[in-house]
Amino acid sequence: MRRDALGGARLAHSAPLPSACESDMEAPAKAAPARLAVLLRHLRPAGASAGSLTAFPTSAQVASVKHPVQFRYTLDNNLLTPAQRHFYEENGYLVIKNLVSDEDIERFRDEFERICRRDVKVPGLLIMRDVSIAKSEFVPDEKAVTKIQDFQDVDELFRYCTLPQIIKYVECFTGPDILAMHTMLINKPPDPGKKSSRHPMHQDLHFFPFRPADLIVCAWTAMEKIDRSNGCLVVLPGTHKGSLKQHDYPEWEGGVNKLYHGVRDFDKSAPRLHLAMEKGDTVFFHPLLIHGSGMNRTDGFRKAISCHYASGDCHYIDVKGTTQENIEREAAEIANTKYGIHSPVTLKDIWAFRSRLVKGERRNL
Ligand SMILES: O=C(O)CCC(=O)C(=O)O
Repeated sequence: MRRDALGGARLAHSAPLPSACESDMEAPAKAAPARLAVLLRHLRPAGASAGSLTAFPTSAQVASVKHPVQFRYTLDNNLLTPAQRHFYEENGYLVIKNLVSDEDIERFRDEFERICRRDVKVPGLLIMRDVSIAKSEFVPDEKAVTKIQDFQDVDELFRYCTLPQIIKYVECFTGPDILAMHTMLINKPPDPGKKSSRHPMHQDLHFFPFRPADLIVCAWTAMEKIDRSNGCLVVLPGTHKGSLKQHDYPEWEGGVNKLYHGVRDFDKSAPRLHLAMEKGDTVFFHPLLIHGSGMNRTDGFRKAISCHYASGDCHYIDVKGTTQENIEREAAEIANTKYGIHSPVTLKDIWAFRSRLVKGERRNL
């Protein structure tokens, strides 16, 4: 064996055998070049250049039967490139740049402001205020509102959930039957100095009484440039491969917003990724992905609009006896105090009420 100038192994069929062979085993040594020539004829097709061996693909590489790659978190569909599909499978999220137009975002912003001013009154809409201002005198404008939830009956906002460019991506995760299960417009206020504008790290599945998790996806669109200064999303890539963890209110000195449960235990040393996004960029993510958002250190209100979608093939589960019992209890309390519903309410009742069909068939949900 000789090495060529690049250091690669190169076997010359005319190469002399080592001298030790010639002296110690004379007959075999003389026969060896002939045997080697036969061997090389088998290895090298006619016409290949003499003097070196070329690497040919192994039978596995040239097999006519292709072994399909196993995808768990994405469905077969021609939209995602193989690289995008692999990225989501590995990381549990995927950012698509510039997916929602400025014009649509301005329309959502205007509608949000109308709701905050009480120009539009929508039964069932949950309007939430930051813990630091919730108990202060109510100011009926957007500065008092951190989030509106359940806008499925506000047609102008629900348009977000049905935008064709969003839905075509959603379909890669849910399949063709799609329900909007949870809608939010988040208006992260400037932090009042108590760090209460943070959103603790959590898994959205904690809030959901439906499964399977792999047929649920969130679309979250930045309504302006969002980076670390105004509290971008923070994700722990790959955590969607884990299981649902226990969630509770974190013990934060400056207070925690209502329903902002956080994962009790997770690997604090796991790499965190801050998702800086431009206006209109949209991230799709799995409901087990551990994520949260940072403090808003600017004077502006950081806005994002989002919808969780589930496949028509999902079904409800009973959360009694599971880690989700605490969220069921709290949701029932809210139904009681906000909407005067006194009979026992399950998470399933609440989600059946707030879900709205976007496309295809509703079936189980
Ligand atoms: O927009 C944010 O700050 C985080 C939203 C979020 O993770 C959620 O509401 O579940």
